[in-house]
Amino acid sequence: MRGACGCGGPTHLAAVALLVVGLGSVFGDITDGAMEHLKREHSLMKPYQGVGSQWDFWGSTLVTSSYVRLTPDERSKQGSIWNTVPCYLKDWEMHVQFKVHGSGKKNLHGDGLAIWYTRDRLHPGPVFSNKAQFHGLAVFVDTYSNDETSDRSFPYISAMVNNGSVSYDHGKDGRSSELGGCSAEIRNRDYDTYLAVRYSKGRLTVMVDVDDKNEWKECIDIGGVRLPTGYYFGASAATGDLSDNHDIISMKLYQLMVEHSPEEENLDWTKIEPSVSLLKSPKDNIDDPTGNFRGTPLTGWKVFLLLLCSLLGIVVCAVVGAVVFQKRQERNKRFY
Ligand SMILES: *[C@@H]1O[C@H](CO)[C@@H](O)[C@H](O)[C@H]1NC(C)=O
Ligand SMILES: [Ca+2]
Repeated sequence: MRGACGCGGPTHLAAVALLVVGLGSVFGDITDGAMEHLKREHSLMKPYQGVGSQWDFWGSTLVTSSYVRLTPDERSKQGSIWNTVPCYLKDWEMHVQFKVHGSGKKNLHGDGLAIWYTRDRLHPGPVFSNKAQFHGLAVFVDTYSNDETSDRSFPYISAMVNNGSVSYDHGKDGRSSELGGCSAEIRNRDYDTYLAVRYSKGRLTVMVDVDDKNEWKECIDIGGVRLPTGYYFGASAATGDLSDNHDIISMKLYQLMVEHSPEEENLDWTKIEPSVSLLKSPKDNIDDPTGNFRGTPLTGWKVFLLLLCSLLGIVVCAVVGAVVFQKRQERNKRFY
């Protein structure tokens, strides 16, 4: 007979050990805010002067002093922007500030935009105005549900990694090839929308901030992702029969300072084929805040608080376990 919490001797110890190991792996992923570096050659910021050599603007894209409009709120427009400098960082985090707005009523607007980290740049095609069989990573902000049988709420954010062998299926909103995703009410909001895409040590994380609370909500978090260095960042958008303004306010790329083993360092990272070893994120479609602030990863005191809470949790569990165990012993004594 065991108590409800199952805190028996060896089991309990094992649980504590697991917790400690778990904490260790969490710590390994946390970067120090002070060690983050904005990389200007891969960033696009107001008032966009002098970025002409670092960014190409294609199609319907219009650059003003306060936003880069990929498409206007008009039918059949395609626009994109592409960083001209390949990115050789192994660990990075891209923050995109954007705004999707238009006169269309609910479900009468489209199609959305995409953020890219790909081998090829400036290859127009049917996927939010980029080619369908791309090499690399795409994060889609799909505002229109093409699949009438879909049970999802749109706009829908999803991610896809491709080695050029798979075509994004626009008619099904890319559902068969997605790694994970979430719904987010990003359209016609009073505030700009923020999206963070982090790639570090094979882990892809996508977070979104819709309510201007300076707080990230996790959208996608998946491991086993392999992406090479030397690819290009870009953003693109398209309208069809339905339309929206798709405005990029800024794209800021941060280098994450992460240690790699000497073996890893010696690999030629430009030769990596984009791939994913897990097919589905375990945390698909979740909506809980990570408590991570926009612009800064977990800082020292947050790590400390996290550690403190975990330790408190362990202590409480140990005490409760001990009390339950003792109570049971006493009861057993009374019975014999
Ligand atoms: C590309 O991906 C497909 C499936 O996702 C896989 O079967 C194929 O072997 C991959 N090709 C290369 C060159 O890695
Ligand atoms: Ca769609």
